[in-house]
Amino acid sequence: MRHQAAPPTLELIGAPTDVGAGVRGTSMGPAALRVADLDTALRLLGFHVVDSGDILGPLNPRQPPINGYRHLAEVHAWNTALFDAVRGALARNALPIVLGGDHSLAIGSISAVAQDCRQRGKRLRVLWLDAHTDFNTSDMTPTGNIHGMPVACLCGHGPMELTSLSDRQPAIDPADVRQLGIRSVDEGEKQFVQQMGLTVYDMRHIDEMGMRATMQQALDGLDDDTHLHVSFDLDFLDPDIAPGVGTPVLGGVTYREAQLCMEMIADTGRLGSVDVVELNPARDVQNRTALLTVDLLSSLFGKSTLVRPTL
Ligand SMILES: [Mn+2]
Repeated sequence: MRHQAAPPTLELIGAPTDVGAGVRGTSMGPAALRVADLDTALRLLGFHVVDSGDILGPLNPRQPPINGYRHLAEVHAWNTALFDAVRGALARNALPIVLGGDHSLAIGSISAVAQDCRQRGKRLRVLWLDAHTDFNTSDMTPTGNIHGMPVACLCGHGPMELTSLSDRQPAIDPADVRQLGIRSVDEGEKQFVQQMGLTVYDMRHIDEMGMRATMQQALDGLDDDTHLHVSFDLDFLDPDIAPGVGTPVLGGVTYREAQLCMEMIADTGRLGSVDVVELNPARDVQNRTALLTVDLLSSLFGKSTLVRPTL
């Protein structure tokens, strides 16, 4: 396992909103992760942890979609605030951990990370752990929920308010992204993913290749100048172990597969920023999904069962 010279300060940024989701409740996600003692778990690994509290944004207006988008103004407001918060953390050389909130927040978070990478001359690699490709546009979305669109928005396909948060449009290139755990893709979205050349390791790929080979592929080509961003939608996990999500899909990643995934990311020593999104305490059972998330994040930040040889 490789370590950076000094471990970075970890900065927790709560974004308590569900304006981008169809099912309400992810607004309680940051609180549930704090109740599950996320900060303590990370401190036990030797990190300095700062909890910046929650960013502020509008309440959920519970409106139907307009021109293919639900709550566009509110999603924009939350993402603008998050963009600033993540930029601030990166400017302090801290490692931001965004506590969502729904997955539309990745637009602001990753726009900020991408801009920071350009300023520092770093390459960006985004690992998108999710049941869904989140690559919808207003033309093809069945619901108008913007949490189904963040990857498309980041790649420049979406409303101007959401595609122009960073210093460049598009904020990222499809080639920067590796998606894992995918098992639910809308019909139009399927064609668009193919057309844009997104690299997707779906559940069939993980079934056939195993998580180890899949992660080796997803992490291939990282170098010393690569900033690795993990956007972790908890519906990546099988709903049997992670029931507290808004859009559960059968056949997700098992506990052991998830642990291996996190440990292999930790081993790269390149982790630079994280989103933890779609935790929905209203759907959870005695906070077990939040507790599981804390367990997995510990592995993501280097917790290992044994002392492992340096690579
Ligand atoms: Mn998602």
